[in-house]
Amino acid sequence: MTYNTILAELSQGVFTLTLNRPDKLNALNDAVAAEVQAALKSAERDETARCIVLTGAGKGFCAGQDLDALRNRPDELSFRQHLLKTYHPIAAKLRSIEKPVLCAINGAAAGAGLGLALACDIRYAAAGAKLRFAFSGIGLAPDTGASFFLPRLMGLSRALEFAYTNDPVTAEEALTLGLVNKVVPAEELQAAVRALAVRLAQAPTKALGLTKRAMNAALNFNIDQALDYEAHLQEVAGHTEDHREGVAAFLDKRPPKFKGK
Ligand code: T3D
Repeated sequence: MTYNTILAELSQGVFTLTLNRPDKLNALNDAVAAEVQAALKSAERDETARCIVLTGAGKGFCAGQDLDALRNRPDELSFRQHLLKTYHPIAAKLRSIEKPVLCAINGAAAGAGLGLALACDIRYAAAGAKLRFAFSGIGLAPDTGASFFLPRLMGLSRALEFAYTNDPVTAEEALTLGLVNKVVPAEELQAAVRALAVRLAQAPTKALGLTKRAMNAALNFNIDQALDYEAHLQEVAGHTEDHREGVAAFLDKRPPKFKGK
């Protein structure tokens, strides 16, 4: 499929989706949203895509909603309907795809762009990248999952401070705050994320997917519910080819060859 606002590439089991409006810091509009949704759907369906990487072209990751497009929107357009059609299905899909989803934050991430980054499983950021809440800067409330992810990752009070002040945080501060997993020199970012992605693309994909499903659900469970759900999911994982291969490889003292099923 050809896209106009993103790039999509599959190699070595890694599906890389690059937001591609570099002259706009990859700001989001309806076309980007539609293409990202389509690309994620195809990555989800494609059994050979066993890890997904989200990143941006040029010097920014994603500046959130394109404010030129926002200003030109008709007054009667419903914010709610717009979000439900555009960015919210993307954040939901990033969480529900049962494959590892990595984010390479190559530059500024703000507003809905920050929300998309936070919806990914693991984030590496380029040194020098900055993260900004942005919604309050233009008199908006959080969307694209920002209100869900920020307090869970950095704690309620820090999340509110980040939101109220709208002060950007550097990649290094974001690491301390738990917003990103690693900071790497900008020129090494894509290689570092790629190395992790290729490694995870050779992992037991079904088991990783069930792990993601379990942890997503456990965010809203008590301990009894979590234990019960773990037992249920282990029933599924325990009947996969990769489980049998993992045990056999361990006992044969050889590296496992996981097929992702
Ligand atoms: O229903 C709905 O759609 C509501 C949904 C809302 C979701 C949202 O995402 S709301 C939040 C929207 N985003 C923002 O408000 C972010 C505004 N931008 C910034 O805070 C900063 O630009 C950044 C932190 C992203 C980057 O800072 P910096 O210093 O690296 O770059 P800069 O100099 O501020 O910006 C560079 C250019 O990009 C500049 O244009 P110029 O002067 O070179 O012609 C700037 O205007 C432009 N730009 C940055 N963000 C946006 C943008 N243009 C359009 N839309 C943007 N979001």
